[in-house]
Amino acid sequence: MTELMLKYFRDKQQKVQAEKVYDSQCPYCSMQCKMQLIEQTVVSRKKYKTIGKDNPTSEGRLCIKGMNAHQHALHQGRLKQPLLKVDGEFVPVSWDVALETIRDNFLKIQTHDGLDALSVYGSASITNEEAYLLGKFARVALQTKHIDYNGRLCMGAAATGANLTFGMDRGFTNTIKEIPHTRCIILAGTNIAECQPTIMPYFERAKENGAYIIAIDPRETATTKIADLHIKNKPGSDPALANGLLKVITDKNLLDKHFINERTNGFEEVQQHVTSMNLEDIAITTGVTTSEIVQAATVFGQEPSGMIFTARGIEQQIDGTDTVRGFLNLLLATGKIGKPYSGYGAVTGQGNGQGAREHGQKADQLPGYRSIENPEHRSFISDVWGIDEQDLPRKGVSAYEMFEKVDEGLITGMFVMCSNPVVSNPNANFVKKALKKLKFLVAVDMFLSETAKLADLVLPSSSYLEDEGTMTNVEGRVMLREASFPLPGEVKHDWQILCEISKKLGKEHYFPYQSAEEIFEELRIASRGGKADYFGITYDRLRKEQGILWPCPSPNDTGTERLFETSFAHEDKKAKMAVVASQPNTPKPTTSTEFPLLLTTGRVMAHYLTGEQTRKSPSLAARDFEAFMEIHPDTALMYGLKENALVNIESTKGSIVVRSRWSSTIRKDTIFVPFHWTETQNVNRLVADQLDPYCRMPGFKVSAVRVSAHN
Ligand SMILES: Nc1nc2c(c(=O)[nH]1)N[C@H]1C(S)=C(S)[C@@H](COP(=O)(O)OP(=O)(O)OC[C@H]3O[C@@H](n4cnc5c(=O)[nH]c(N)nc54)[C@H](O)[C@@H]3O)O[C@H]1N2
Ligand SMILES: Nc1nc2c(c(=O)[nH]1)N[C@H]1C(S)=C(S)[C@@H](COP(=O)(O)OP(=O)(O)OC[C@H]3O[C@@H](n4cnc5c(=O)[nH]c(N)nc54)[C@H](O)[C@@H]3O)O[C@H]1N2
Ligand code: SF4
Ligand SMILES: [Mo]
Repeated sequence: MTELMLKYFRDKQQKVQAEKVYDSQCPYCSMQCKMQLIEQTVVSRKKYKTIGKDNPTSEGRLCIKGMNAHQHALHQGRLKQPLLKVDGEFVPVSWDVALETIRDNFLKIQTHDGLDALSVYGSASITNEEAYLLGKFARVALQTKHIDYNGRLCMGAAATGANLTFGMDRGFTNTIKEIPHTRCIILAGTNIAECQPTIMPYFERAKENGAYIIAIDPRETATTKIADLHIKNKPGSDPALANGLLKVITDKNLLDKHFINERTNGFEEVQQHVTSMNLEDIAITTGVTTSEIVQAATVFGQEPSGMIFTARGIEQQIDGTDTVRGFLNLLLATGKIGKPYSGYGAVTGQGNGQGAREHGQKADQLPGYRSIENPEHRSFISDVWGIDEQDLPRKGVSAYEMFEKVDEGLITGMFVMCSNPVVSNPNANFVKKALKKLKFLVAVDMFLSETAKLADLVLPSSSYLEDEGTMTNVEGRVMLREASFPLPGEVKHDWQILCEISKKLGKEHYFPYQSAEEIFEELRIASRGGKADYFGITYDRLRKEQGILWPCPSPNDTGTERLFETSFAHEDKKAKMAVVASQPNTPKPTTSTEFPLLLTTGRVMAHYLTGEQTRKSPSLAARDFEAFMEIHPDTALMYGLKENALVNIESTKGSIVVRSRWSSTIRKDTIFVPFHWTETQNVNRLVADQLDPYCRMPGFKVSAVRVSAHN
């Protein structure tokens, strides 16, 4: 360092009058990178920066979203008081008025329209404690069966697929530290480089160690660039591709017969199904060459170890469950699961995408991954909650189906916590219209999102910097997010809001908590003996051990690193292979003369989900400030579309206007639009409303559309 530089830093240091450090964890993706917010006071002005902190999963790394996360949490647009809509305008009100308004409206709705007329829409971005409490709030405080959450649109297919095949769903069957040692990796519909950036070094190390990487994606991304083979298939053709891969493995006798016999059921039917297929037909359906399919299958079959990672590209389909099962068949047929360096990874999406799907905010679930229709599970949880089993509601409907019930007039009130469903649900024009029909809508958010704007009452909630609790990361590792930053204005934590509403409804004895840890203590008991058993986990242990992988059934258990080493979680201890149709019964959207292009949707590095948080962050907004359409130049020219010009995209469901961005690496029959923007840039106005029959996942990844220049 030169003298001049030293002087500069010395002067700067002297100007910092005080420095405070707040421990935290990133509010965005499932990596849940540990971080610290540094607050410096310089000449009575506060300055902030975020730095990474070491831990077993993210190893101290942060991506650009994490580094800039504090920008939205400290944004002036944060809601600081409850807002009540009076004559179409929001006016600030006290918490007391807000809570009384809720009580009066909830009671009116349930008296006139029935208990189930009230609904709850939750989120996988809240803590385990809050997800658990939201489920209890719906069932005990409101006594409604109508609760579901945004994870339905996210991890639904992966979770259902894994439950059906393995009997249990923990996203990663192995720890992240095994990835560098595996020999072959299939990345099916996952863009980890942009969506879980700090995981990349594990895959880069695998590549350095000689692993062969196969990526399956209709477009080139930062992820497909690390692949040895990029299979650029047609959107929605993945079940056919999985069948094709298994056919080659079977025809070339690359099967692990011993594993198939000892550990699985259903192989014969699957074998018959795939061997009767014609590889040329599969190549036509998938839009790739037979040699690519043969190459991928041969390497995966021959290597001694292998891992398959799937994400929303193959899962957000109306046959997403089957597609996941098609890829799991490959692991089972080659014996690549339950062993070192071999296994499955459903790359979880939201920060608590894993934990929030285990503790009972899904329509059919109770805490600990229990089922709301199972008599033993019902009575166990009723005992924990101190209610009569008869009073525990039964299962309700999925996230999108709740809006159909709103439209039909069967649901007349809704409580939305930490989600922006008018932007994130398919058929967004319909969802928005349905929400306007509600007699009473409450939104709990940090900002006035597009959904919150429609609400009758908006409650201000705390951010990741302020709200302590546990999150279960991509590996299934339960982590304690410390939080000590002061609450702005009259903001309350989500769990406090639930307790206070319950109190107003006269149910306070079921919700007596004074801290997140007290809720966790009850969650431990409620999850005890369930598949997602957290009983052995405590805040103290999480602090000392830097996270624990579930199941962890007792305080002296160290947690479970690798699943299925000796048995699967079905009663007969075997995995169930599944015959997977290359096309679902209800066909996926396909091109026609009227709608000649396939649209797929997804993410970019700098923005997160509906963009409500990342669009508030100047550093992130600057990277991408508007929605765009990725299109091949040849296709663009065919429809007279210039680069960088505004274009209309239309489907049977609606139309949007976005900017065209030419890319010579996307398939010519496919366009891609990210979903981080709202209103006329909201791509979900184009997505149709068919759902997967098993998990009720919408088909976000295939729509049929037409494009034209916007004049
Ligand atoms: N930067 C950023 N990171 C995020 C998020 C975010 O919004 N922004 N969101 C978080 C959440 S909640 C989630 S769920 C995850 C999502 O993580 P991903 O699932 O990895 O993200 P997507 O971009 O939705 O889709 C992944 C890839 O699937 C491809 N794809 C599209 N259609 C198909 C198809 O039919 N078949 C195949 N094989 N591939 C297809 C897309 O081109 C895309 O590159 O990311 C998490 N991390
Ligand atoms: N076309 C298309 N649509 C998709 C997808 C796709 O790939 N394509 N992906 C789907 C997926 S995977 C997902 S996960 C969903 C996500 O869909 P959403 O849940 O609608 O997305 P978010 O933007 O996370 O909405 C969270 C809202 O809660 C607020 N918020 C953030 N933190 C907190 C908190 O701690 N408490 C409270 N009370 N509020 C908070 C934010 O300001 C924001 O308004 O979108 C789905 N929709
Ligand atoms: S967005 Fe994900 S990868 Fe990036 S810092 Fe946050 S948790 Fe880590
Ligand atoms: Mo997600």
